[in-house]
Amino acid sequence: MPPYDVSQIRADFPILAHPHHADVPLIYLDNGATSQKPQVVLDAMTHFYTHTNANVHRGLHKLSEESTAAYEAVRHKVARFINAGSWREIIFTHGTTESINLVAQSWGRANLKPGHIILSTVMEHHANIVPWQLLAKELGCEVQYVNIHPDGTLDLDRVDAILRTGKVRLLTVAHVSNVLGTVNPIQQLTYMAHAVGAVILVDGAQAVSHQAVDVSALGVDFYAFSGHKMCGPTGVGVLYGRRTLLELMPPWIGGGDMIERVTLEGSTYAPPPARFEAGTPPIAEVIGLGAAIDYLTGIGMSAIHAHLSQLTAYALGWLVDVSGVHGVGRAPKRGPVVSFTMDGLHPHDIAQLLDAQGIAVRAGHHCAMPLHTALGLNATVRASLALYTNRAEIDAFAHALEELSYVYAR
Ligand code: 7TS
Repeated sequence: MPPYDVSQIRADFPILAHPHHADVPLIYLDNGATSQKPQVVLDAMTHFYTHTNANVHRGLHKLSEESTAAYEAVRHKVARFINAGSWREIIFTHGTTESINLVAQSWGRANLKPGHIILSTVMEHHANIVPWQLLAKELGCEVQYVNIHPDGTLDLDRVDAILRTGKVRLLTVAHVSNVLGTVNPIQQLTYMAHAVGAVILVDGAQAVSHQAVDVSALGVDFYAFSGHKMCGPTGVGVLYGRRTLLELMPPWIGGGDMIERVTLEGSTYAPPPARFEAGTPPIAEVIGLGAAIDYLTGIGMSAIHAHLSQLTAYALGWLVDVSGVHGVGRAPKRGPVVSFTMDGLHPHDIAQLLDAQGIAVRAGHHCAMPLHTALGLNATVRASLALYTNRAEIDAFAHALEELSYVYAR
């Protein structure tokens, strides 16, 4: 592997060369919301629309065959990227949110009954809370949430205690928290869930962009993620599902491309993954996701992980030194997310003041209101890093925070 050359990586992302305001360079630290896109991803989509565009799985003409081949090739690529057992276990969706709703509406409706518990955690993104609340209300089952320790790690004893009731059918948990950065022990949680016959769904939205994910080694049943947080386009996501589970799951959205045979009296359905991909899929976006995977694997997920671990530690080191700043989450294993509050300034004001200096961060509840409630906070500021973030950007961010602290937090 060549050494990690962040300046070379930065040159691949056209947006990073554009000023944020008239003469202020962009320091993009909102990668948890969405990452920027390298030129190769933009080119792959333009090339597809310029040379190959046709609908998939339906035409007998050359373009449709090429389009289908390109689309299906990405399915194999995704399977290799997360080490799934088969391409049949890869379903294309529109994003993590849809992937989770697919499991809720298909697996959930078929397997959950009154009295069953869906076990989740307080650190989840709303995308991994609301679908279960909607379903539980309809089916008469219950959602329970495990709390966190003061350092932002999950209370595993509590997970164990609830699993031991024998009522849990599903454990659904984020791989990496989008606010705390906590990396949850997925292998251990999978073992615990399986020991009581429960299924585990992992929300990998904040994990796939910066660490190698191996669904076979993790042993999970479902794994959901979005293309746009891993240098791919918006509008495409993935649900990995264990083949034996997918085969028994009913469709959740009906339409073209997911059937075997349709009569006016009724229909039979295609095997997975087609069963779960009704209608025209996001074809160009899938092609873009394929290019993003090639791009990330070309650099190497372990190299990206090492770069971001170092940089996150560096940013956290700065943060503790800024007076009046209070970091949120101190888990020993964490993703490239740095959240905090500052005395004397509301998070929204901090984000606006940083924006004036070209620094894009997110402020608010980050779609994790229950977590903020558990922390006794209304809002936090979050800086989230990506493979192209460099030390100079962290330094500029830290200096800007020091200035704000000097003026407001005394
Ligand atoms: N799960 C987690 C852990 C997330 O961080 C997000 C998006 C989602 C699910 C939903 O992903 P989507 O692609 O379907 O929207 N998180 C954020 C964020 O932290 N800031 O903006 C979006």
